[in-house]
Amino acid sequence: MINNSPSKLYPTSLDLTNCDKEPIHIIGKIQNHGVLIACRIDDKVVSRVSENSLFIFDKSPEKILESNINQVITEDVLTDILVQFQKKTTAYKEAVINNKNVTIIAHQSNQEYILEFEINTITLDPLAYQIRLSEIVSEINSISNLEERCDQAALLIKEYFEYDRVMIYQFDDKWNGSIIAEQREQHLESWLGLQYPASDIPQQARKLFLKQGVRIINDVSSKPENILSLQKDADTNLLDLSKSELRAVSPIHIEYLSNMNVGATLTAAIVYNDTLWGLIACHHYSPKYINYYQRLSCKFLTQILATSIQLSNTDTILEKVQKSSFIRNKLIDQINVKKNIIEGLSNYDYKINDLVDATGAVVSIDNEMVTMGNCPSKENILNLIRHIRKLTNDDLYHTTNLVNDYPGSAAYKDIASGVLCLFISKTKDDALLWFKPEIIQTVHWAGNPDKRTFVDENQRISPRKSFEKWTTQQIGTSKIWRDHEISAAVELHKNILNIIIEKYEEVKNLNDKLKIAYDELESFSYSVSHDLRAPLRGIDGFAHIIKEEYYESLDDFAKSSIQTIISSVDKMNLLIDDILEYSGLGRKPMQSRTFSMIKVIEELLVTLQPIYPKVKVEPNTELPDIYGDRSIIILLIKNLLENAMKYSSKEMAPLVEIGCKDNHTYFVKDNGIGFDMKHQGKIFGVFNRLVNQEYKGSGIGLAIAKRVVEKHKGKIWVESKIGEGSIFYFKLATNEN
Ligand code: BLA
Repeated sequence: MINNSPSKLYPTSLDLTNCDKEPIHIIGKIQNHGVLIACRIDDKVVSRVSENSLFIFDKSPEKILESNINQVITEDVLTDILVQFQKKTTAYKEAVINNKNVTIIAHQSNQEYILEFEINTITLDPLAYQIRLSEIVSEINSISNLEERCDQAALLIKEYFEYDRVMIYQFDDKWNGSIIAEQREQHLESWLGLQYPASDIPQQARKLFLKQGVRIINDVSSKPENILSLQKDADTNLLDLSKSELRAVSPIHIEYLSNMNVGATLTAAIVYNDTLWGLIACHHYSPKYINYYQRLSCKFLTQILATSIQLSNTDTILEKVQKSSFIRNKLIDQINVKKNIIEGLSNYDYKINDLVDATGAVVSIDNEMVTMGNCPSKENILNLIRHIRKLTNDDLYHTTNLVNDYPGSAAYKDIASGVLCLFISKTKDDALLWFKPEIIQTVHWAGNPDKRTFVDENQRISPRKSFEKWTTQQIGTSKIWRDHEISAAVELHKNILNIIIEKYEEVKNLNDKLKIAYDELESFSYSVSHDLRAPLRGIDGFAHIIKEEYYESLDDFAKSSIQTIISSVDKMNLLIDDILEYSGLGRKPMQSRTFSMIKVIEELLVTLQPIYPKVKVEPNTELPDIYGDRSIIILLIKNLLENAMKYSSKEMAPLVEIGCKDNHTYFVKDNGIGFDMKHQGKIFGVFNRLVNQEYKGSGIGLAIAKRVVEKHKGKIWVESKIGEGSIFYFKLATNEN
């Protein structure tokens, strides 16, 4: 039984909403300028035949079906084809069939061989043909400028294949295409520069086109021929015509071409880096056939053009890559010489905006931002960086249409419609940015791109009818970021991250060394202070013996010297106490708990009050408990309290208040001599005394206080005025709610 039913796999109604899903490779029909016969690979039985077999053969399709293939072609033709298959996937062979010169083009599709038969109309002189072809190749290659090369290619193809209009059509990154070169018959209007929307060639058509390379539509108005089959499952097991020369055309595309009044086409894919760069599109305003060999030459010429486009692009890209790699090395040198990333990138002979084709650039590191060239305000840049952070988790972000991702950038789209951003840190606002300005582009569409379709009288959506020039302006868009620009920025980013890691390691090493030195110094001063005790006790003892036993026999000078020795020993002891206390702080592990501040103060006052009997100490009775290591917090309070009492002791009505305000900020306030706040940086240092000998002290007290606070990860600060007194505040992290 012959199966001629429409395919269940093929959609019966096609419109714009599903046209990129139209399975054009299994259309089940061929164009009528040839005949298709398929035979099973295993037993060579004919499995399918196109309805128009009588166009070439003297047998009806029914007769051909189920016969063996060698009843259609002779044994030696078949053998020749099979031999060719050992080396390549497509075979071709000349044969005389039914008194006609026929070209057979054969390939394999799943379990079948597909043989396509075309009548060879034009007989060419192979030598003249070869010579002209190589002339054309050298003519195309002799021109270095891309535009002129495309013009020349269009001219040569027009001359060679004689279509009414030959266009070189280039795709953009969104698959819209524009005509960049054109040759046409004089009476035709020019379409040069017109742009066509991506939907004119849907993705599956582009994919198939990439596979096939060259395609003719012989007669737009002709009726396609069904492929008949013997198989019961023919309506689901459709022949894959991806590589077929005769494959019928999608009805939508036929409608499109009829709307343009086109009668025949030749289309060739310009392939670059395995993607479709563009097309050579030829139109004829009446039916036109070119034979298989001409199509092969067209394929060959298109490949020559593609290679030459690729070569000229590669040359310029190589030049740019070399230049940016030179600049990158210079930038890194600058960073290394200056030991500063921001300065190295922005302040010397080479700047980061030289690295890529950008009109502005930014380096933002550690809350410092430097802009170069034309940039938005720093505030806008900071907001932009934070917005980009929300858009992506990657280190790299780039766009040519920033307003689209970030409408807030509209105010500065003239400066920054294109942005390339590389984050340097995962958490901070550290980033490198480059900007490209808005380029207002006037696009001449072939027909209104928003009306790609219209609804016809049967309420069916079909391709647009009007191709009248329609001009739009593209706003908010910059020039594209080329691959080599992005790679240059990414490489620089890598270098900078390495520098930062090296710097971090360097600082960490120094820090570790410093810590060791500090620890050593601390235990040194501890043991020295400790060891000084015994000789000091000796000096003190002997000085007292001299004073008590021999005092009367001494002259006045010796008497006062003994007194000086005794009081110096006192001072020395005090100093040793404090040094031991200070260095001891670093050695003891912390043991924290909650305890009463009031009790601590009461305890301290037992010894301090008798020393400064006149000073009135008023602790706030509601002083909250404190959490921390009591054994050292006691040193903190002792030093603050003792200082306050000491420096107010000579006032008329000396008063020391101890209180606490917002969230565990304790303070000790006195009405004593105070100091000039310009010394506040020094006051917590070791041995930094602001006062004269009038007041006793080692100069270590506040350093001890600060150290205790730091051990609790807290903060200590002071407010003071000469003659009015001081307030010391401290707050421990351990007490924060
Ligand atoms: C195919 N559309 C094509 C092809 C071209 C174009 C070159 C490939 C033709 C081929 O394989 O022979 C478009 N041709 C153009 C353009 C110019 C030109 C832009 O000469 C400019 C001068 N087409 C539409 C719409 C749809 C559509 C709206 O306009 C879908 C809804 C579909 N185009 C469509 C399909 C194909 C196609 C399905 C594949 C045709 C096929 O291979 O069977």
